[in-house]
Amino acid sequence: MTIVVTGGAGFIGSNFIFHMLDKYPDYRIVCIDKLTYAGNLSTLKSIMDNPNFRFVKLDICDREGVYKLFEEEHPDIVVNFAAESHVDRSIEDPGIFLETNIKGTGVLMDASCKYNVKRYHQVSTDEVYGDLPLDRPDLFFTEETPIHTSSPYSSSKAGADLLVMAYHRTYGLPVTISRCSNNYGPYHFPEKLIPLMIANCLYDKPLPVYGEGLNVRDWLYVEDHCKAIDLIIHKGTVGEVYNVGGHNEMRNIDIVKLICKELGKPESLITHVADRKGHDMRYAIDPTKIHNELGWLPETKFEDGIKKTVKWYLENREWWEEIISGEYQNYYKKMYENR
Ligand code: NAD
Ligand code: TDX
Repeated sequence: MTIVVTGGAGFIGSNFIFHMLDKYPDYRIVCIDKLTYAGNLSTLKSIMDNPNFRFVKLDICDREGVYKLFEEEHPDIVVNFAAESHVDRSIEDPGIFLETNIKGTGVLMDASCKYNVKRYHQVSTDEVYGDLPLDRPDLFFTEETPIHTSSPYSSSKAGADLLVMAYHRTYGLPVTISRCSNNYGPYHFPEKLIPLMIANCLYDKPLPVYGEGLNVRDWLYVEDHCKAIDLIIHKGTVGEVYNVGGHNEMRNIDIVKLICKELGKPESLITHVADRKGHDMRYAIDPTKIHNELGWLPETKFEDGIKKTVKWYLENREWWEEIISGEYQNYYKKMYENR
């Protein structure tokens, strides 16, 4: 079994590769990654010598390069994590989101058709459903919830999802899609809420909460997401969408206060800054379908997962300190200085 994993030098992709190499010692995993600002080869250093693993620096938009790789590897399965993934960056500069998230997905699916891939899996997001109001806690996203996007990021992911379904219907490509809620855990890039707050706490820097911090996200430990994708690619029904989420809704402000508590830092570090444009209010996944059909349930409780995550950032300072000492400084200044 050969699986091409795109975006495997990023947060979820790398965790997925570790999970798969560990669980399936006879599988070959080929990671293709462009190594954008969000991709880190140091994340994969522990598996670089694993004979079942191959890393190729490649842009998923590079049609010739992707075809050549598929010609060499003849993958059975393709799992597409590669994406521009940060909502705030998409608001500043949407172009690259359309390129990678939509066009890149098209290139991968063309190659998958040409080389008779048995399963093309698209890693999507709950953000394609838009948001839910705070005063309707009875509402959740199901697979039938209409696509209704807010940001250039979520629109590009929704565009890709529609293209994936079109390739299934038009060309018979055997596809599946997973739409997951917010992940957290090791190797999460420090531009995102949880690792950003951990890093800032450790440097006693202000903790920039957008608006009142009342927005709600449904947090899932990354390993649980990886297990869900593993189940879907092996047992999921072709042509189907699966929502993945942990029934773990938290307000941003409560997450930030919890991180302060875990690290013994004062809540006075919290600074309310200008809100994100078009900021989605609440995400909440109904995971009934993946539970009933594939037996998936989240295994890590948030109180344990957040402790493990904080510990990981404390024990792996060199990983994130190297990232935030480089180009990230300019990004941080631009995004936060006059907010
Ligand atoms: P990430 O930003 O940490 O990693 C993305 C990876 O893709 C990086 O290694 C980057 O180098 C690579 N990449 C970017 N453009 C590429 C291109 N053109 N060609 C090849 N590689 C390219 O992202 P993540 O948080 O790990 O998210 C992975 C996937 O999961 C994305 O598709 C995202 O939309 C989806 N998702 C993320 C979350 C979350 O909470 N992080 C939740 C639901 C869905
Ligand atoms: O500095 C911050 N302050 C703040 O209040 C940052 C970076 C974020 N926030 C807020 C915005 C959101 O309400 O925290 C919440 C989480 O923000 P992000 O970590 O940027 O995640 P989100 O926008 O919810 O998107 C994430 O989940 C869905 C991933 O980045 C997406 O790739 C995924 O599809």
